[in-house]
Amino acid sequence: MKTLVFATNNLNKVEEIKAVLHDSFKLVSLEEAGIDIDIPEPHHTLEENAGEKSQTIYKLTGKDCFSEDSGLEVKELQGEPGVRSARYAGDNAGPEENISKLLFNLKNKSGREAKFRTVISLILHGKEYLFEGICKGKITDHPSGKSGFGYDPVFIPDGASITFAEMSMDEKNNYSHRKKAVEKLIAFLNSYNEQE
Ligand code: ITT
Repeated sequence: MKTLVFATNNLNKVEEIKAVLHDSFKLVSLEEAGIDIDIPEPHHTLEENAGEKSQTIYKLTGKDCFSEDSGLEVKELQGEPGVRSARYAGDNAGPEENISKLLFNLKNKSGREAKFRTVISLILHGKEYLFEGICKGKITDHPSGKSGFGYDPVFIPDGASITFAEMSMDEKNNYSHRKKAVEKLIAFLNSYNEQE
């Protein structure tokens, strides 16, 4: 089975992705690979930041690897917090502060439409491939639920009536931007293997 190092320090991402892999490939987290590194995300797009993370780990290990950069894009806020989702309320802000800032900025706005977007950057035999996953939904008036991470307590995906944070991981994965991007990655790896 193919092995890919996953260039992330976010253990929720590792768990969510491992839950949908089945036998498609073996994911080795940075922790499992014994790599302790805080990878910078200096760019203005998810695509560039995802590339930065995967290239950094590829240069360090020489192994096939992937990363993902994700963000919440809110229509009434012109796509904010977007690429700055993790640091919306400041460089050291936690999820509660980011959510408070988001809800404050949405006060008096009429629309609550938003989408999560994930970009995966795969480095295979030294070459980069990108895969995108989108989940549309809306922002609630107040946080609900304790599961998941980040903005999960204030995001209800289209087709559901509860927030991501009120769902089990498997339920979240029925809608998730991350799962959609991973499915594209798996389909690519399958077709790549057939061509080999
Ligand atoms: P790595 O860079 O180490 O992968 P990170 O948490 O810094 O981990 P990102 O730079 O991709 O990840 O930041 C994404 C932020 O967007 C994340 O911290 C959350 O605030 C938010 N986010 C992304 N996906 C999310 C999801 O599925 N549920 C809730 N919030 C999410």
